[in-house]
Amino acid sequence: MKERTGPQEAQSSSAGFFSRLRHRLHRRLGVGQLDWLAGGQLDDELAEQLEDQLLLADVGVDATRRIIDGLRRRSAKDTGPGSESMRELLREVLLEILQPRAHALSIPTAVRPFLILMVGVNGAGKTTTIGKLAKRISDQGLSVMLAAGDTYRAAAIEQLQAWGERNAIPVISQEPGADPAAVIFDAFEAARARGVDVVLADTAGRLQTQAGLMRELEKVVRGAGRLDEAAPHEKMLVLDASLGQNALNQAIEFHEAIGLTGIAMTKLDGGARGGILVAIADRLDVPIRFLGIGEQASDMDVFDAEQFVDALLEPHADVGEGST
Ligand SMILES: Nc1nc2c(ncn2[C@@H]2O[C@H](COP(=O)(O)OP(=O)(O)OP(=O)(O)O)[C@@H](O)[C@H]2O)c(=O)[nH]1
Ligand SMILES: [Mg+2]
Repeated sequence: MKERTGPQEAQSSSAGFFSRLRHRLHRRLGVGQLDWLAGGQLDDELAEQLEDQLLLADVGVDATRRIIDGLRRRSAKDTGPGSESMRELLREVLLEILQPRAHALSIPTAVRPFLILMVGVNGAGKTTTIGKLAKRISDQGLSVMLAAGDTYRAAAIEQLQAWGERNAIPVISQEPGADPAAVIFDAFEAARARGVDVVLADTAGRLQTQAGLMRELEKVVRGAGRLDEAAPHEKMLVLDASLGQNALNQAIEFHEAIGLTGIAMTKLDGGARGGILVAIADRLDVPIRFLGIGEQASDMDVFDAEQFVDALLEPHADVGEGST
């Protein structure tokens, strides 16, 4: 095995990514209207208006209630002349929910091959996220292999192969219709034989309500566990942020089925309302690993809670590019 100093961790999110996130996240919290709360008490009328804004931003009923309660407590304590503005208090409360979920994916040197299984509903961005992640990991100096575990569509295998070719990364695949558990098992075994560091396994899209397909995922997990009982070392759910509250249901049910260890949130550049991330962070104790803001490899970065909250709280008027 190659010499390494410690676990490989995806670095914190870059300044360039943050600026693109700020520009591309169109539907943030409408806190421009909350500026007049500055320094004041959160009375019932203001609380109601804030509640509307949070619900509109997809924060969801439970997390919204928790945020309003948190603000009430803080604003009651903090009314002196130098008191923080309500916006700053809101920032703190949001960070309290999101910060504990900001754990970068760690690939310990002792675990080889490190198997990452990508799951999610149809079209969430699994294959694209694998492509982006494969490039990111191989740029960090680790060898990567892709496993074409979506055997339902021939096009899915080709899509993965295209990402592989672009980044000179081998792809293990079988015929369309093959058993995904067998494809992923074989790739994992091949990676072990060849001394590959990281295997990224694609799977077909499935709805969390399709019991048969969810059982198929459990079989994939059990299969990998026969080679290494800790595998898959990462079970990452890819979530399309534009699905709103439905993304929360997906996260809950995939977590129940296979025990997620990470979440990648895609399409924060589209019509998504970023508040869904707050809802998920509030409801599930699963690390949020990556954010996707476009289709290119560079359009993904590590989830950074502070940067995300700042983008969420950015007044709409400050935003140039495509802010309408
Ligand atoms: N705008 C935008 N598009 C994205 C993002 N991530 C993925 N996409 C696009 O979303 C579409 C679906 O992505 P895929 O990676 O094929 O999704 P998938 O989950 O593998 O889909 P299935 O294999 O059909 O289940 C593609 O057109 C991607 O380019 C993102 O962060 N932003
Ligand atoms: Mg796919």
